[in-house]
Amino acid sequence: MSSITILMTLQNLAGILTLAGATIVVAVVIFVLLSASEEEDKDTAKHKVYAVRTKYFAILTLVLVAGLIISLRLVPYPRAGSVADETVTIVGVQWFWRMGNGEMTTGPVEFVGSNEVTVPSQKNIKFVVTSADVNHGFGIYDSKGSLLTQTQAMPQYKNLLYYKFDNPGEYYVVCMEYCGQTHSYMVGKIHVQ
Ligand SMILES: [Cu+2]
Repeated sequence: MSSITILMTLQNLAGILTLAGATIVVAVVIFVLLSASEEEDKDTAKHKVYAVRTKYFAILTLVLVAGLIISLRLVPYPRAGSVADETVTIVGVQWFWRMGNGEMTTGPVEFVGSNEVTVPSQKNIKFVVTSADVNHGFGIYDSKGSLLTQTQAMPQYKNLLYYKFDNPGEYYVVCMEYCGQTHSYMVGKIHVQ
């Protein structure tokens, strides 16, 4: 896989589009201001900018609504409430993950788990997510660094997260909520077979 493909994750694409959009706005405003002849007073120039702004707003609205309709189909949340093929327990601890197949039968503090867990692909996985101490963020990333799904890991709460891995491979669990000194080392692994 080329490095270009790896770099073009969805997040990078969103960032580039935002930057491009902002650059277009700045360029259009500069162009309109420069194209206004010197005799024109500031009011005329201002009206020209406003006219362009209205058109830009209409186009932007269309693009955003189209993007929303297209991307909403990719949101994993409609799977919530569906029947789970497998259950995985996730406990966030400062500063690692305790993960294990099956439903937790102990409290989160007593729960014995591993920093790695194995699940099947093409199955509806129910993650039961909680914490043994403070708030953590349970985020699943693919090997290209794209965020696939996430939920909060909160003490005294069990948050349910349903996800179906389309392809086998290595996936990474990263803490998405700053939780102390070595938060950034709080990385786990999901092997999808
Ligand atoms: Cu954390």
